[in-house]
Amino acid sequence: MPPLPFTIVIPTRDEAETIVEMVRCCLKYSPHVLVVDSLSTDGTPRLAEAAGARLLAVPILGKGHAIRAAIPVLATELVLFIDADGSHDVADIPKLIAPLQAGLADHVQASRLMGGSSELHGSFQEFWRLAGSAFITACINWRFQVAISDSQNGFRALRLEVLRQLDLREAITTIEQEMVIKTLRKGFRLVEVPSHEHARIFGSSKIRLSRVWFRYGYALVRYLFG
Ligand SMILES: Nc1nc2c(ncn2[C@@H]2O[C@H](COP(=O)(O)OP(=O)(O)O)[C@@H](O)[C@H]2O)c(=O)[nH]1
Ligand SMILES: [Mg+2]
Repeated sequence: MPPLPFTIVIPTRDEAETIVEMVRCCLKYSPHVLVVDSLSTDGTPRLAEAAGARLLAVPILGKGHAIRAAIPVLATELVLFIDADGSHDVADIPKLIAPLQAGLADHVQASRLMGGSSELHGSFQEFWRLAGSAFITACINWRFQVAISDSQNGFRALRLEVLRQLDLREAITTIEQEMVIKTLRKGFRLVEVPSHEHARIFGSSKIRLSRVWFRYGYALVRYLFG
């Protein structure tokens, strides 16, 4: 059987420093590269298009909104999500796609706990992120009797049919754990592969823990038990 085509989806908000290189690198793996941009003011959309990506402009902030907006415009059997900031290793794309191509998984999560992270430790902000993320992962493992290591990484690949069935609702980065939890709830096969997380190449993370921690807790309980 010929390999299934896949779309590489890159969510962006003000990533002008890295988007051109990201799009170029991604185009080596698939001709379908979709940049989903939320209200960037630094020229990211124009640069993405000039580099060869298809552009979807979303008129509202939030990574969750962006991912949900992409779903109706996707047309390939497989879809892969990767961040624009250089944190995720483009060279690992085939590793994420392989279990889907082989029919061995419905959803492949890249794990930075298995692959190591150059970003997730050091400051108190990172300490709380790592601790919170470990707690959420432990709750998921307990609830579904699985043994995953990372429930928060934005580097993942899924079958489009599965993604569509997840009925995603989250507006912000809580959409990552929503995708993982709903995959398990619906009985789809979740597989992890190790992937190293690099430090963001330019600028700083858009996540402010003090503003979002409550939503992480709420979304965890809601999707684990709701
Ligand atoms: N479309 C869109 N992308 C976003 C938004 N917020 C963050 N992103 C993108 O999501 C990815 C991860 O964001 P980042 O701030 O690096 O979060 P972190 O890696 O978890 O610290 C990057 O590619 C961002 O540009 C948003 O509101 N809309
Ligand atoms: Mg990042």
